[in-house]
Amino acid sequence: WSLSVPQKWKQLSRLQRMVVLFLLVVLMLFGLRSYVHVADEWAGTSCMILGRPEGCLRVTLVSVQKPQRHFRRGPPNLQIRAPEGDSQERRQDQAQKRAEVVGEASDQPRGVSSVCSSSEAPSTDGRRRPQPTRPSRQGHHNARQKAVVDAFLHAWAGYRKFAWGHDELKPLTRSFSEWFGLGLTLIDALDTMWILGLKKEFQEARNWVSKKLRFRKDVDVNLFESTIRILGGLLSAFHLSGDVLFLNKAEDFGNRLMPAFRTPSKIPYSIVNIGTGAAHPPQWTSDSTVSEVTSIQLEFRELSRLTGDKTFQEAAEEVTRRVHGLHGKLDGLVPMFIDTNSGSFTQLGEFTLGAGADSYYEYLLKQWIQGGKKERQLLEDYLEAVDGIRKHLLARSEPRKLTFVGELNHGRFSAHGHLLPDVPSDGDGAEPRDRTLQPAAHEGCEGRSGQGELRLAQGWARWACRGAPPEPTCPPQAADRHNLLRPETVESLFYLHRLTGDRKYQDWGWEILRSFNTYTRVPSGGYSSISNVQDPHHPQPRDKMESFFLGETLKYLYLLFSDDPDLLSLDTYVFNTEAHPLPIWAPS
Ligand code: DMJ
Repeated sequence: WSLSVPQKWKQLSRLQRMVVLFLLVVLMLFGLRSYVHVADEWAGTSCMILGRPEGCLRVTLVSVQKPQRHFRRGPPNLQIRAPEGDSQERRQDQAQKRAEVVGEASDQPRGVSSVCSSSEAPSTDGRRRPQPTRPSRQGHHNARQKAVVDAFLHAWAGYRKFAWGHDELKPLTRSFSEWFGLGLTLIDALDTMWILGLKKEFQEARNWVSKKLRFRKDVDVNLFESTIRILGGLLSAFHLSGDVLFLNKAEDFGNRLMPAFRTPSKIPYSIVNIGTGAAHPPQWTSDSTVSEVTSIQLEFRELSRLTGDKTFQEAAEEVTRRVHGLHGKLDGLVPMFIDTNSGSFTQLGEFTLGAGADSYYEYLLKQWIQGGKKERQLLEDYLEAVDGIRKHLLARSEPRKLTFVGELNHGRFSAHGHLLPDVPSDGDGAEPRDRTLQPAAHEGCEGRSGQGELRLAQGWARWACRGAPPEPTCPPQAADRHNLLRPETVESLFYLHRLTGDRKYQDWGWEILRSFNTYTRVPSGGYSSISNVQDPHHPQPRDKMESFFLGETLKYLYLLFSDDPDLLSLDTYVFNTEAHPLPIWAPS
């Protein structure tokens, strides 16, 4: 035993040496195999990226086991739970523990499953899962997509340096602003990072969600805004990455929003405190906005499907049912406000496609698509509204005959509009006739913004000259000339390109991205809203980067520049109003 290893080796017979060498080689091969397997698992996070479904499947077997365990847990609870007290605390702790155990046990997103596996995602209803999609492989973007990735990384660098974990970046003062204090930009941007293939950034953000994001705090949130950005963002991150941490967070957050629905009319209050469970309307009114209470359904329905807890879906769909039966509509068009006590529309006679009503129409169609095109009532309400839009809200300018959307006020049409290009798209197409609406409205946008020096859409359109044609010859009011880095125009261009294949929409989007880079990019990091889209020398930066710039604008630009309709296919995914893709339950 006092012999050294070389001495021992010399004492062995030739046969013994061969056996030892053979065993060593076998051991090395085993080691190498395990290494490749582990590496695959992370590379696999983007199996869709590789565009090899068979490769995805292999990893999916490994990656979705834990999420599956999560989905079926007992019969649905049909009661809306009390906002505060033991049960909620317990649920939160349980959800947190699950996140710790399941989500944090591994620092790697269990990805590949993700996109690959929204098809594999467990369900409580036995319906078909969406098919895998194939985002571009990192480093294999085309030139325009690469420019989007660069823009995203620049925006992210600013957020990371100056606003990490806070709601919004203030790029000029290199600081941040809070709205809910919940890392809004970070959550809104999660799925964009995934889609763009930014794994390192995604992982870092995921760690923040795991370690820092806590909803047990005394803060008022807006039901609609937090649903579409936080709940939608978390659900989408879950679907893409397969990481159950996001689902647990979504469930915790969804539970904390539920007190908003405890109103006399079942029409939710617009504000809820996620720590205390106190919900209320804004101080000056008992009204909620119609678009807000009717644009939370995609998210609540999906949360129910994933968790098996029907409470979310039932509360949200009750709102849809009540709004469907209300008096005060005009050919399917809805007013902008609804009283949370009586459940009736208020401010009758005012109709717009802008804020206040816009996403009501959007979610009728999108819920119908989400549910596998079975809920006829949703489609019928949508189609009736499209006819109402045609009849009451569309007009043509003079002399160029550009189609534009206006507003109707007690029978009087005016060329006003907020978020004008956000005409609801028909996604994968309800009826061919609906498709004509979007391109027409967009020709108007193009005509208008074509004259604007910056080629960036202004926030509002209220033309200053009375009786004059609402064309660029008629300058917009000064207060309307801002641009908040909003997504509506590029979102519509994305749908138009998917529907028509016409590359001119990509070219328009490219001009918009170049304008963002020229006029809103802040050298030290981030992009800023501006106050004047008309003056290229003084765009007047406002020192704010909204979360939707990362959550929506850059995502839609990236998708617009892709020629691959299977990249988040519209047959598989439906985008919520904050651009977070959710799976279609029974894809066509
Ligand atoms: C986003 O939060 C959503 O797109 C919402 O539907 C409307 N407002 C902003 C973008 O402008």
